[in-house]
Amino acid sequence: MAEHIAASTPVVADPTPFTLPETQRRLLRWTLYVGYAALTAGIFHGLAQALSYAGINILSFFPALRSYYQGLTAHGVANAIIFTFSFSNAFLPLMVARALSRRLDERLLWASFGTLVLGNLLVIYAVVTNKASVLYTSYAPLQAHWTYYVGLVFVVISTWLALLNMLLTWRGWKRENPGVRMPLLAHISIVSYVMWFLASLPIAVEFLFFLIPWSFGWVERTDPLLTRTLFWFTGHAIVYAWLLPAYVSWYALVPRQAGGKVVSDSLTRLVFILFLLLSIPTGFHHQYTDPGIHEGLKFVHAILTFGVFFPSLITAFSVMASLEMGGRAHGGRGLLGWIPKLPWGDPSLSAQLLAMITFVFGGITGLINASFTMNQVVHNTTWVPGHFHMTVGSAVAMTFMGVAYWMVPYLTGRKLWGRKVALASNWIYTIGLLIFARGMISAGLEGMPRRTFLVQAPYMDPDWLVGRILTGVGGTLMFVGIALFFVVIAMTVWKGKAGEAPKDIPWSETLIEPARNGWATRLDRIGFWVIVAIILIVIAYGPFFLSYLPPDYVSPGFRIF
Ligand code: HAS
Ligand code: CU
Repeated sequence: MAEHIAASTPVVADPTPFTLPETQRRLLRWTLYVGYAALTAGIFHGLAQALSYAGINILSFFPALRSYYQGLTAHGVANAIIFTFSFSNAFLPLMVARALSRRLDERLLWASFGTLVLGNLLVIYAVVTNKASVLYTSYAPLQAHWTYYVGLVFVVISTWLALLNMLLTWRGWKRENPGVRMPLLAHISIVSYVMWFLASLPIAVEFLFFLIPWSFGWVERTDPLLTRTLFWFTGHAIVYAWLLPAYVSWYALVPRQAGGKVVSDSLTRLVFILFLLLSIPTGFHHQYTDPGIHEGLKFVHAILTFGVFFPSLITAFSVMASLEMGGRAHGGRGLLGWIPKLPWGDPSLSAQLLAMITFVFGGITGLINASFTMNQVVHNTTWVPGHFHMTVGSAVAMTFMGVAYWMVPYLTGRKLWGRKVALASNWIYTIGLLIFARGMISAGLEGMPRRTFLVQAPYMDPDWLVGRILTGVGGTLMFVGIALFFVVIAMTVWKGKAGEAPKDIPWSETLIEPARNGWATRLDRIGFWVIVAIILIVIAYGPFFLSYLPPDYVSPGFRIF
């Protein structure tokens, strides 16, 4: 069987590239705009958070804001959940459609968009009316209004519908191309959301069977440890659901933008399959300090966390090689001479290069978090937000911004407005982010607590001072950087020159062709890998549920902010 498989390579220089019908392009761009709307609210709250660490209180200027925790919930939910998934709901289906040169299912596009909007409206209602100040981790026994939980369920359903759309498109393509290997871009885009689908099931159980009935008052009490465990069961993998679409771009699009090629088709597919296998059975690394979970299981999750570090290391070397190829093609010489020769003047590429550079520090801090004993030092301090702003707040957010610099023109048919403004946005945001993270991380090492309104704290350690100032300064620069991004996107949509937009997505050729036989072709059997992933999950989580269940309904709900 394997011997007959034909390779399918992208037609990167297609003179008449496949384009989606305008109705579908419109739906995809409105999906993106939902994310930008959320991000707009999110960045104002982000500014307020950063300044509060520096001792400056601007929260009182926010209309309808009643507490610090209401603002922090808005910030986390808008930026980390709505913005990220809105982007991916548009980006990944577009990648699959283009890779397979096929239309998407329009009813599913509508359904995915509709559930995303509906979910958003419910969440906005709950958060704005201060009925859901439970932070983006939704920890019980903090209790939110049912609209908050139901709203988030709709957002998750919208991601499932986006996945279904990709799977149906793939199925249609397979029927017409029997025996042809699925193109790399389609493979990695689909695997990203298959991983997320699997990862989202525990939080679906948490919300549907525990938090929603409890928020309606159908059951009086809930089980904080069990719901928290279900949360992190999904909650660690969710970070890779944010990251993998960025990796899709780094692997399959960035090489082209840099003038290089994808180093290896098989290695790239392997990386995404490794994420499918290892992203989920690692959630206890968020619960090292939680009672009620056996140390041995925490150890298993720690080892698997070091395992899931590995595909990111492969990515670092592999993407770097693609970039080096590009830099040398532009005349770069010597060990590092290729770096300045990369097309830094392209805002889409420069955003993503800066995203990668900050992710190196995000990765290092992640490894420190994952190490059980070091976690005791940093857990619940500002070190942790320092870490995750260098991952989701930069590697992911900056990549999504970089992609937007070609994707919004591609979807609207309008040329990018203000290339230099976009470049300034990239640099201001990155420099701000590095200052901010340096502040959070150093003060975190001195024990500065996260999720705390320091403006009102009756205690203050002088050792936090420098970190607090850096946090405030960096956060302000980040705000300015993103504000410029919005200016560029808004001006592109309204005033960008019509007809001068890119006609195709910037996708790359591979240096080493897709394999036609051997082990690598088995990487396409996504169903099989899902089963292996489930086995690993059962090993990592099974003992906990076996020893813990049935649920211990001990706590009533609290609304304290
Ligand atoms: Fe994390 C906490 C461990 C990655 C997000 N993480 C968080 C939280 C968030 C988050 C949001 O083990 C806080 C949750 C909360 O509110 O409590 N994290 C890790 C580890 C990794 C990791 C081991 N995290 C991420 C990613 C995130 C994210 C990705 C979002 C997208 N994290 C933890 C742990 C905690 C945690 C514990 C709990 C802490 C606690 O106590 O509460 C790894 O996956 C990281 C792997 C990354 C690398 C870097 C590879 C570098 C690349 C770039 C190459 C550069 C090039 C540049 C090519 C190995 C790929 C070349 C360019 C030129 C111009 C030359
Ligand atoms: Cu994690």
